[in-house]
Amino acid sequence: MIEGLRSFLPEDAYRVVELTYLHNKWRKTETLNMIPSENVTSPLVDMVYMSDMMHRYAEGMPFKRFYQGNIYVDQLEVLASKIVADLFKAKYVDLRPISGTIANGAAFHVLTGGGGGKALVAPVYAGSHVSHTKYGILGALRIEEIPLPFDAEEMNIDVDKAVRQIREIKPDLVILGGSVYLFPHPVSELSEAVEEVDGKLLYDAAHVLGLIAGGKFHDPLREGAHIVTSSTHKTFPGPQGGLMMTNDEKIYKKFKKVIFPVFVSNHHLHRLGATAITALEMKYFGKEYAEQTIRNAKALAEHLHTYGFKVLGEKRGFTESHQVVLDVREFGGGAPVAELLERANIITNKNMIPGDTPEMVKRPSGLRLGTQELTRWGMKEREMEQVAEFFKRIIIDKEPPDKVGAEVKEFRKQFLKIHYTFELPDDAFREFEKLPLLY
Ligand code: DSN
Repeated sequence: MIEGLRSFLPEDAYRVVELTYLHNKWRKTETLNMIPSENVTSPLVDMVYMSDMMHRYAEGMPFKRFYQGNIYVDQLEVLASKIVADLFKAKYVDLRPISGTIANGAAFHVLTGGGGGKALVAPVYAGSHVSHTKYGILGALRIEEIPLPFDAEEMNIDVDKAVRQIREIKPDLVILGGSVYLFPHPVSELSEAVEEVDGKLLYDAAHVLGLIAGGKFHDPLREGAHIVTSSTHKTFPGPQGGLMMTNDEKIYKKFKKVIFPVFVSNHHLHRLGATAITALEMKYFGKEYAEQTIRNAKALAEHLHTYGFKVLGEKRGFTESHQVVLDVREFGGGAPVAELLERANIITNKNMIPGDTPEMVKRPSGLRLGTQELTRWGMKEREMEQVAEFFKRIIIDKEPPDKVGAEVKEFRKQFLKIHYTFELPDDAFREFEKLPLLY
């Protein structure tokens, strides 16, 4: 498809196009994408995203910008914020954070009055995000990171111990939500103790925002979170970006003043419409999508368990989210297993699991899987059985990954249409053919 461009371009320009094309073809048509922090946007979201807004500046708030040229951007930002606020029943939304980490940075800044103080956080091996730790923005803001007690069998925060710890330490901030995230963290269970000590509860919804949108997993603002931060591209299948939501006017007013100019100058305007379309996809199709994603994760976990894999969370039925986590120490650990699977066109990622020490970050014991993107491509429980069988043949039976990989490619060819989005006629995108998506 791109060969015709070769004669028009210098060699290195052609190579840039070619690498982009090859990546898109591989990841959008040939692989099983199972990294739980990724997803795929719909053609309509892509169309809105590929906009002139990607070239423009709009620092500040709608209708009070530092730049001219934003008469449509202002309206779009107000509308997009309303669409997202309605979806999550939040009084206040700020879509300007350009990532979940940036949203966290601004929120930590606001909740600690510019840094310092103490935060209780899930331990890293139990899945807290790097931005919640001393290695990330929390540490950069000089906030002390104190690990919450974690029950590895339950794969969750230990509620009784955590309540005692909150009363004793009186943290400024308790951070829930995480990156290894099988079961809902105890938001309502801890909220009373946080209130008692005059602290704030921040819920990082990044991994499960799409499940929350579909009415599954949590409803953090009603369960006691003072502020919700998130990225917008994991189970919520939007463009890469971030957001903040709260029902607390004081927090919102402070956040508005900190996100710009401290954490972003421009906020990457083409995200706004694309995030709003994604929110509308979740409004109309999110319940069905979230339910199927969770059903798929449970089915995948059960089939993998039946094949003899060590699947975490067995005591609680393996998972209530989009994630499945394996202990793959007996196969050499997460890194070699993820590389082997990649050779068979199955994309996963190595991850720390309870029992791993901080030094094991590059050679952890676990493998983290997500079903959200397979679900978007239309897969259901019966396909999870086939996916689990591919894992068994590659990892347990040690069949050549290239051989299984060829079958994975064939299997994937049946799932090339993105589901849980608006049905549009085939020629709906004709006007936009000048913006080819290179696959
Ligand atoms: N949240 C990380 C992950 O789960 O992969 C990415 O920042």
